[in-house]
Amino acid sequence: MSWPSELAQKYRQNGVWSDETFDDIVARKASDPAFADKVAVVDADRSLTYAELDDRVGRLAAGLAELGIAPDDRVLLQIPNSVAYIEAVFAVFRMRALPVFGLPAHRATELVGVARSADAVAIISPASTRGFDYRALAETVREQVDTVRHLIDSDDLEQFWAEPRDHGRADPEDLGFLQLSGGSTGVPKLIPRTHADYLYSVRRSNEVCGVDQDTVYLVVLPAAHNFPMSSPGILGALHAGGTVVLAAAPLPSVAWELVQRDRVTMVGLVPPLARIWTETAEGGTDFDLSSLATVQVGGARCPDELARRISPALGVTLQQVFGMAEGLVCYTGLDDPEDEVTGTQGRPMSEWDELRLVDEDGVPVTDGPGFLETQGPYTIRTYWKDASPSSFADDGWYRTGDVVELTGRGNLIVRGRGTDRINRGGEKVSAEQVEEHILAHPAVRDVIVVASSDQYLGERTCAYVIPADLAEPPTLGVLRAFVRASGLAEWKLPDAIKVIEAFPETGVGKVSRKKLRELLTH
Ligand code: J2J
Repeated sequence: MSWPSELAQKYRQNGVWSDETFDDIVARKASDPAFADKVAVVDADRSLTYAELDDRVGRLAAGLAELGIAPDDRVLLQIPNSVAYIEAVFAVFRMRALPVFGLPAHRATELVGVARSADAVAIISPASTRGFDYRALAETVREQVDTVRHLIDSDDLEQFWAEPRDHGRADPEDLGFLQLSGGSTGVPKLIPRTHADYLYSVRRSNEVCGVDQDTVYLVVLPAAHNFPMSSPGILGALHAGGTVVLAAAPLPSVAWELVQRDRVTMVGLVPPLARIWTETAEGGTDFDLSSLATVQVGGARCPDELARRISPALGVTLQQVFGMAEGLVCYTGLDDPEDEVTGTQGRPMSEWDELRLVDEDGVPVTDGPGFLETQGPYTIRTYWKDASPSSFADDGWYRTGDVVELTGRGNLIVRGRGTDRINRGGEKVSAEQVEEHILAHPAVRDVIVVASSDQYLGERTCAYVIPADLAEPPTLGVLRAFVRASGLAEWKLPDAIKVIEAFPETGVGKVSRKKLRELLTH
């Protein structure tokens, strides 16, 4: 489950792992006169100082405990970007239960799967409908997952408040939360992270990214994603005593209003958003973006051409980020030479990160490219309750599945992936899961989903369909509506379909995804 004792000992002795807990982040700032009255979190409608946030967290934590939620219980969150999200996360931390980070875009398939694997006891999500009925979805999950007892309305957290009390202190080396993987299997695997391992990555990220109390970090990606959460993201900004601004939508029309209003200094974007921001700025804007100092781009490969345009267009320093919720995060440095910033995905943030490149059989290769494997003080060694730990080498190193090359200075260039996971502009799609859902349609005899390249998203999905009746193949519209209705997140609906009579095969008679991908480029 955890790190071998010699490694753990080394991390402890060298102060890599400390005795800090997630709850300390807010609690310590709230009790420090230099920070108590400073604004900690802001959204379009309201803001809270550290002292106010701490007070509200204390009341909600007590209320959750009063409901019967106990330390180590799992609490599933599905909350749009807002101050309420931060309150809920820290309240769960305070009463020592474990947040499970669902995304607002998740639908019944994902949420039921996650609630079941986590044995979640409660769901915190909005009861009011804002474009989508989150409460109805939570009800569905409760009906299908026995352990779920409480549905908590994130729009009205006050109704759950109780008198603050002492919940005791978590052991920093115990689990703090469960993050979701963008894995290649159907239901996302759960990633168990400890206070000590994750907070090391947050503190180290702050050093590398120059985050301090003057940082105003804007969250435009879904806040529960690992990138805006910790690289350095929300936790980094709060840890440093800075301010977190949460945007309800990532587009310039919404987000730039907040940049201007709150004098935002830093933001994390995925490449398609970075392109929209860049193109909009190149076209000219009346918004005052002069406070913005750093734009991070990560989650998917940023094309070099786009990378070169970001700094001049937005008047910022670009930082590329190659990270994963399982651990390892790489950054380009803020003072790195231009070609390194625009042409690489950075280098490991920690001297304690260990990397190796291997071939398809796991044999080390000296010259890349190769499959990246890694171990380190903030990289997990197993998934939560993992029955088939194929993502880990025999010695516990994490197999990222990414094909990378190393430059002379130790920077990584991401060349692709080996598995069937499609990276749709930073949102990960499991081909297997989408296939399963399409296959349930009566007009489909067989289906294979592959990535096709896309100018904006990097990759998008194409479903090769063998119809039940060749004379009457299903249309894209029909399949998308069908998959949507089956309860899958919108970003996983197929972008294109191709009707085919039979799949090409490999030499050993297996369906060749590679040949199907090649068909798309010819
Ligand atoms: C190419 N591929 C990338 C990049 C991630 C910071 C930033 C991102 C994530 C994240 C994160 C990439 N170029 N710059 O957790 O803390 C692909 C790789 C990787 C996978 C992980 C963070 N940045 N990727 O994206 O868990 O394939 O984390 O293995 O969602 O995204 O996805 P995820």
